Amino acid sequence: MKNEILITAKGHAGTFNRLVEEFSAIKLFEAPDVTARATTLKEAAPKVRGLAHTGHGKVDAALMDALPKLEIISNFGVGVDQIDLDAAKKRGIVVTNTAGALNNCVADCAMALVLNTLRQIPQAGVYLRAGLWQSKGNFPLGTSIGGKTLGILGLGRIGEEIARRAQAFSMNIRYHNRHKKDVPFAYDPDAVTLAKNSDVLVVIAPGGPETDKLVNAHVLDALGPKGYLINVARGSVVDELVLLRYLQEKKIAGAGLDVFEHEPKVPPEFFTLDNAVLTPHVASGTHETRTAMGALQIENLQLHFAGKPVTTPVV
Ligand code: NAP
Ligand code: 8YV
Repeated sequence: MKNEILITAKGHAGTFNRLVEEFSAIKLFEAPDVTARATTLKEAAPKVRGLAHTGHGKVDAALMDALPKLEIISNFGVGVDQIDLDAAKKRGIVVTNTAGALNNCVADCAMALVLNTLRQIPQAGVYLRAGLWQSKGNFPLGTSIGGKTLGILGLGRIGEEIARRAQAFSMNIRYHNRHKKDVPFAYDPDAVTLAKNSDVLVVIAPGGPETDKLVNAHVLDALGPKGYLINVARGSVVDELVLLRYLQEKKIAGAGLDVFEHEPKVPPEFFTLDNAVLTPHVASGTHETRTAMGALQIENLQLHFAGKPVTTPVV
């Protein structure tokens, strides 16, 4: 007999197809309104032991309580800031993520944002297509990468891969974490000091209450008018409205942003900025990585149902 799971969102197509094939799956996302959702949860309550979650909606204590047989929440994504981990722990529910599966692609995207933001590649492309090369002459000069200092806020699995790539571009690396690591990079005791010592600040720390608006006016002031901010972590880690104002007023030089506070809504004022490169949360978005993330999500469910230790536990 197949194990019973609840799927919260359709997500990556290949993974969804495998989930539906390998488990007996109830699709919560098909419920069109609150009443239908309550009916679906009632149907799921006596049998669902696993939740296949796709990063973005909240998994709170109320949802856990609606599923009294729930044993495991298997997240598609490494960031688990939308899951109430304390509530899961209290209820003895295992939480897993897809740690490691996406390090390379997210680091590639972070580096791409560094290159595109400092060298203004997207803006230069728009300039050319608008015929301005011919009518106005050469595109304005960009900022060079080599020799600049990259500050990494959150030197974890992905942060270390970003550091490796940035070193290949002859950048100097510094970082700030809560805990100093045994790495050959300079450590700064807080985000403000890191920003002060950096030309480019890359944010790749987890989201959640502890890092909420960690990058605020003080950090942006420390980064200064020649400094660049890259965010591939979570929109919540940066004070978005303050950042918008600093970009408009050129109080920092530019930003490369893959994540936003209220995705998929992005304040439209960002769209008119000439000093920002924007992507719609695509850092892990390749066929290979999304397939690997799905495989790990499913592996964690299968291992748990087989009574074995899961591969990538969070709680
Ligand atoms: P990780 O290995 O756990 O690394 C996170 C790092 O952040 C750790 O070094 C940690 O060090 C540091 N950190 C945690 N809390 C901090 C705080 N309050 N202040 C300063 N540093 C702090 O995680 P990862 O796998 O690299 O992923 C990092 C995050 O990237 C995820 O949580 C997710 O939100 C985001 N992400 C985004 C995308 C995307 O598509 N844009 C894709 C994947 C991941 P300490 O514990 O010593 O502080
Ligand atoms: C998304 C991510 O989860 O892993 C993370 O933390 O932010 C991304 O990989 C992915 O878009 C799935 O929704």
